[in-house]
Amino acid sequence: MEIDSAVRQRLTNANQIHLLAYWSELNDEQRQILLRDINEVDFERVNQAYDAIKQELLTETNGQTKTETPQVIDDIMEPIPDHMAGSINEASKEQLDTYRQQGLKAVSESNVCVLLLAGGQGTRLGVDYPKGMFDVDLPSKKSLYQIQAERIRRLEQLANEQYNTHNATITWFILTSEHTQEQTEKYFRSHNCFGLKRENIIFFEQHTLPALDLQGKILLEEKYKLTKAADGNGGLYRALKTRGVLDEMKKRHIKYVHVYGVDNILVRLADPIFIGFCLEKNADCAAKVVKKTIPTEAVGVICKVGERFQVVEYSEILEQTAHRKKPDNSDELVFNAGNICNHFFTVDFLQDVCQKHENELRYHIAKKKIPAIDNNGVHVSKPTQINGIKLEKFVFDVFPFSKTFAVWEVCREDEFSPLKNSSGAKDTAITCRRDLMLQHVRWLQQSGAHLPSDIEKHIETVGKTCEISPLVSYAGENLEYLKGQKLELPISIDKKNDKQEPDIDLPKKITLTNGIKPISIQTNGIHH
Ligand code: UD2
Repeated sequence: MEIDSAVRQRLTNANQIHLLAYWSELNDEQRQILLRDINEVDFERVNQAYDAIKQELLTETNGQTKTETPQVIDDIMEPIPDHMAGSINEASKEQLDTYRQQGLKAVSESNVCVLLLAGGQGTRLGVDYPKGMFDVDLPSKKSLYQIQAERIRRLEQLANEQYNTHNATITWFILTSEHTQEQTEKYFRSHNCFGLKRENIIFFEQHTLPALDLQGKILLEEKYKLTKAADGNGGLYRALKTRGVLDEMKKRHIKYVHVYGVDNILVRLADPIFIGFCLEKNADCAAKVVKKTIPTEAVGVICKVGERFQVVEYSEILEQTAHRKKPDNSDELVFNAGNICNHFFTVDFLQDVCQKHENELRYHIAKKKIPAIDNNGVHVSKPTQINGIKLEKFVFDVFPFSKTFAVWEVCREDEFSPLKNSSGAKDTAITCRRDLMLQHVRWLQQSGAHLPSDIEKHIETVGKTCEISPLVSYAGENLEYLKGQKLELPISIDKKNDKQEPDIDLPKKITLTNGIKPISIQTNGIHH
């Protein structure tokens, strides 16, 4: 098998001819793999990306710090103007009700979809399967995916009930990658899509980019195989365009998209309050945020830079800027809007971004130790030093194109507890489980149930449990029937005998398991 001269020419022009260095050593099958990999690469995109980050990379590699960049950003960073921001803590009950009604109406008309970013490899968590399949050891053993699916089902029910409709549909778009596509689809299939209709779950795969060495040359994983890495969660925009997803959204009359990360166990999918707030603000693009826990917390902050909005990563701002307090003695930080990877977009905005600006989104550099063939032709599976870079786009890098941007602040304890690490004090399976159960305790307290006074301690230190199925309650509603009831841990409130197809007209049984003795409460649909 000989190499086509056109391929050779293409590689020469792209300055990547080294990819054929081992051609003479390869058998026919390996040569086919190599040619297929080469054909899949958009060399122009790769070289343009490298050219754009070359200066930054070389400056850092030469041991210089990025002191100039933060100074420049710090000088022009401003907080989000008040009229574009809202907060669940400051809004009145009436205002929140109005937002909720508006959001539910849009859901009842099937105008809202959710879009899950599930292409990450979960390297920090250290599992070899998609993060959404992770079970944080709740009594129900539900995975993150199942919890999310059930929140969708419950919200569809709430919208149907509120607006007397029957077919409210929240289509679930799931962005996967080469690493997660197969397992994710298989997992959903084997769990019967957790009771959602198969046709309302749409998987689509993001693209990959080869990893590069520090001089911009594509790294070989094997002598016959290119390295490949997902192109970051901002790869969403390229995938939306190339996989026909925007057309599908239009076909389904979807107008609003809620985009979120896979690992937040408290995520409120298609949160009607957030949707309603965005509609009221006429936002084309918006972000949900939480207050930072400490000035230097490792989250990006959403702010205004010049006339545009963007996320400035914690590594990009000076410590004194991160510590700046508001002049009103409130002790509040000026830059306090912590990004939680939870965004709202109109379909029109996404269409505009994908058509006109996708190529303008910059690549961020992740310097890595990448298993690869070294300069001596030896495969190094565990490099001891950084030998290359992966290029990633970020989902929030479209904010600068927004014409009507908005920011909605929520309570961390109610809406943000991500699963990032396998151990440690922060963002682990243990903290996720604890935060979810403490939230369920608060819901029961708010419903008027009588609970032991030291219940939080029992959950945090003694390992007792309290879990409410998302099929019963989306955000604390629907628990009024427990008013006045005396409950002891463990508590497990689930919907039993549930049919796979959501059917709100049939009577459902809600089983409250209080300790060992189950109490069954016959209910009529979701009304109590
Ligand atoms: C993300 C946010 C960060 C903060 C934090 C909160 C970005 C770029 N950063 O940081 O500002 O809000 O979350 O938890 O959004 N993913 C893909 N494809 C990829 C890479 C990632 O779909 O190629 C998904 C991933 O599966 C996850 C989400 O994007 O659902 C966020 O990715 P991450 O967990 O790597 O991001 P992190 O924690 O560095």
